[in-house]
This record gives sequence, C-alpha cells and structure tokens, in this order.
Amino acid sequence: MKNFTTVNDIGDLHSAVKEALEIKADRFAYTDLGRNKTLLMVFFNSSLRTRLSTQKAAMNLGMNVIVLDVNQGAWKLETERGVIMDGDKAEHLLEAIPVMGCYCDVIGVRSFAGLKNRDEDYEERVINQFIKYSGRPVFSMEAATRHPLQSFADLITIEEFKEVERPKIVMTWAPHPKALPQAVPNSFAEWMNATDYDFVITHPHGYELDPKFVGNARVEYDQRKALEGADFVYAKNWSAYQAPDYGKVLSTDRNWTVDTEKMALTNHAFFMHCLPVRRNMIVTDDVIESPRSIVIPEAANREISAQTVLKRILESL
Ligand code: AN0
Ligand code: CP
Repeated sequence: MKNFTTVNDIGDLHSAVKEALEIKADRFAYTDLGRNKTLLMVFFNSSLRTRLSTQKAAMNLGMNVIVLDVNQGAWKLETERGVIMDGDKAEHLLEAIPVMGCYCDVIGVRSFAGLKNRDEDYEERVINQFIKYSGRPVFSMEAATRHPLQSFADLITIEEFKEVERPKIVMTWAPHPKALPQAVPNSFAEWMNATDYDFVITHPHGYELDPKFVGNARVEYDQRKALEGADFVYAKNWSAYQAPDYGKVLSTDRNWTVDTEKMALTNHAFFMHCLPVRRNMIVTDDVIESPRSIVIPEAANREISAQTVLKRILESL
C-alpha cells in the first residue's frame, strides 16, 4: 500500500479485517519490519486517540516516531499557491512538505476541513499536497472529507461484536454546540457501503451528506423509525454539507440525543461513537455507561487499524 486516504486503498475488506485480527492477537510479530524506519505524524488539529494509537502502532512495528504539532512551535504555514506572503505565515507548504519528507519514511497527516469553502475542503488540498510533494507514502489521520483509520477501526469493532451475520447499522446525527466536519460520517458511510450490512442514515432535514458518500444507504428522517431493529447505533454530529449552509450548525435540538428510550427501540443495539463525545448532547450518561456501549473497545481498535495500515505501507517500501 502506497497511500491510505479512502476505503479503496485497503482493498478487500474481509482480508483487511482478518489481517487486523491476526495483528491484534500477536501485535509484536512484526517488530523487525519497522527497524530504522521513521514515521512522522503531522497534526494541524488536536487529537488524543489518533496521536496515541498511531504512535503505539508504529512502536509495535519497531518504528521510530516524530510528532509535529504545526500550531505549536512550528512556523505558521501558508497552504495556497500564489499568495503574497506578507501576513503572519512564515513558510509555505510547498517547501515545508518536501523538507518533512527528508526526515522520515512514512507521513501521517491530520488536517480538518476549514468549513468555509466547500470546494476547497472537498478537493482535499492539504493531504493531496503531501502526497504530491513529500516523496513518501502518506496516510490520513483525518483529512478534510474522510477519517479512514477511524472507519477501519469501526469495521473491526462491528465484526468483533456482531451477533447476526448481516447486522443493521444506524448512523444517527446528534446535536453538538460547535460546527464539526463531515469527515467521520462520510468515511463511516463509505466503509459501511463497502460491506453487505444493512446501513441506514438518519438526520434532520438540512443535514444531507454528499451523495457520493451516502451511496446506496437508506436515509430516514424519522430517527425513531430508523432506530427500530438496529444492531449497532453509531452516533455523530456533523455540520451542514449542502449549500448555502455549508459548515453551519442548523440545529442543536436535544430531541436527537441518543438516550435510553431511543436505545429501547433497537434490537438491544451496541452504542458506538468515535470520541471525543459531548455527554448529554450526543448521548446520555446512561447510554454511554451501559454494558452495550462499546466506545472504549472501539477506541482500542484504533491501534489495530493503524498497525494494519502501517504494516502494509512498510511492506511496500
Ligand atoms: C472531530 C470531528 O468531528 O471531525 C474529530 C473526531 C475524531 N471532532 C471534534 O472536533 C470534536
Ligand atoms: N477518534 C479520534 O480520531 O479521536 P482524536 O481526535 O482524539 O484523535
């Protein structure tokens, strides 16, 4: 594997999950693979899980790891070509990226959507410049439109916990006070559509995602109806995708919060969320603390998805 930014880069999902579960059963089986190889993780945005799980995954493979927080101590970076750089940005990505490539063998990038200009975000300008100019394999640690390491960990988790062959998965929008990107729901939809699960998306009017990601999923505007018979409830907030409201918060309606009464409509569903989660906005304390909440094993699988992807990248160097 050269780069990892979408579900298409991982190939057959059955073999990917199988490999992930083998790695999980014996995570130090490949400690020689990454010897004298350096991973550089570049963060344009905050992180807890991605930072820790990806570093741990790299260490399991024997790699060295460097972390760069662009907004803490590095020069402020200009991302647009042609700009007269007379403002506060001291360096351009077009120099910074090939320089970063000099010091490492693999690069992970986190760069969220700006949520101001939809075309710019959906062109994935930042991560695509890393792919073009770093000279190194690049993987997404959440880019503007997708979070594939999260979705891969979600898929591994569903495969581990599912109690029926073809579970019903319901991704539900839930309220949040701030504008969040569509990367997690886009990506989750993209990965679920690549399985044979029964996949349903529910959200208020105005929160329709890019049809490219919705694909063949069923969209149901009545959350209660959508949740009926669900085996997994995947909650997430996102801001509006549709013009002219792109990047806006259209609703903070707590009628959409996942609570015990809503979970009672399901087929004794497991509750999932990528975290970080705002309690009593997205989900009530009772639901996230219930025995059917699998948010912690889900987060634990971030180490496994990252290690599977890094292993495949190292094997291709
Ligand atoms: C981010 C998002 O929604 O994309 C990261 C989630 C993994 N969440 C927040 O910024 C709260
Ligand atoms: N789920 C996830 O990516 O978490 P972080 O933003 O903490 O990395």
